[in-house]
Amino acid sequence: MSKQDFLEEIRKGITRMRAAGSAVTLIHHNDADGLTSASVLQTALSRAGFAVQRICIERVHPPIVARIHKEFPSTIFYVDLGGQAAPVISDANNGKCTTLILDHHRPHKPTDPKVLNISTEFFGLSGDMDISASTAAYFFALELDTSNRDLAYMGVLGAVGDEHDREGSLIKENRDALMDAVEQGHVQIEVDTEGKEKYSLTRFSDSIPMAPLAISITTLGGVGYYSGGPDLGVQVCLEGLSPEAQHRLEELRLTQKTAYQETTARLMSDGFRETKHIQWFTVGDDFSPMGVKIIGEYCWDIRNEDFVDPEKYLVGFQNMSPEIPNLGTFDWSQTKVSMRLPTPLERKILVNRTMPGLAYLVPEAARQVGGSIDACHDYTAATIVDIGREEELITAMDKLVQDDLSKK
Ligand SMILES: [Mn+2]
Repeated sequence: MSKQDFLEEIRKGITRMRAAGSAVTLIHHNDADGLTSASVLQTALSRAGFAVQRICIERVHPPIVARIHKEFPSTIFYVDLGGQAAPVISDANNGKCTTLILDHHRPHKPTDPKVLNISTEFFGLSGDMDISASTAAYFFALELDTSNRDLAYMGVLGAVGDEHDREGSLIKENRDALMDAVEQGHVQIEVDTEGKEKYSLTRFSDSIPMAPLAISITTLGGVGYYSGGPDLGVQVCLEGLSPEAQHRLEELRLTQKTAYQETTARLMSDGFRETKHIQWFTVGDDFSPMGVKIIGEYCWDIRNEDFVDPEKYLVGFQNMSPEIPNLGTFDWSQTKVSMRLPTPLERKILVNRTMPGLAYLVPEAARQVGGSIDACHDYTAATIVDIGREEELITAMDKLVQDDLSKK
């Protein structure tokens, strides 16, 4: 299994797309990697004569997937998400549309032959460090037409967004995209005093450091999810940082800061709700109109603050809007759950192994209260449950912790 096999699978996907007609519905994630991936594919597919409609989603949620496959009689193309949910996507598709998944997360096999899961991990390309979804999208674009080489800089930008340069430089497939972008004068590499590479985007008028630019694009997609942020994020990827985008970013950062301050003030005065092992809270609709990714970011932000118990799991709930941009209204009444760990507890889980990790606790507890199961790591996890079942989920998790401890 190698890059050559991966490219072979991409060519198979392109053949299937061309046979299925010119309409493509492009479903993508709302962080920098997802937005750059979508920008690369939208450009390359349009150049190849496809009519592309983009839909940005925060997570693969079964009712959302069901609606997409019911309402769009086109090729459906998932990028930077969907690899793990290939069975859910297969169920929703049920033989209907040509469906492609281009992803770099840990994948599952599809069960519908019309669904092609081109996940990098099937070909030995590590989605953790070696290849971002944006670099995978860039390779896809090159297979469509080698003249898409001018899109290489967006491959790099998405890889930086997913922090694939965290060890000091981009490697493997991401580096291929980097070198293509550098050769065209679109990206510059500098080495700092610690020997770490820093990348700047020189594709547009000013030279822009890529790491903060990627964070800004993620802010547009996440904080601005319900207010046109993803469209503006794509525009920034394709045209650079306009004064309009900078102004919008300032507004979004202020919205986020104000919501954080109000929630922190409330938690400091009223405290968390607590069980033996868990501290939890809900922001209800207070984070609206920010995307539900923000509850996770907030939990991460406060996890080591003085008002947080360093020995307890930290759990936050944010109600989901019934409205998904470009998909309409859903009749759910659900809340997104994000879990993070204060550092002392994290050490007990990851280093000493004396406490159970979230990868075990969350899917099991979610299953018990009818929640949807999603990708969970030991140190960070998320799920969705019905509003009104928050306490049940917490009780189930707390019991799982106690059961685990009594076995040790
Ligand atoms: Mn990604």
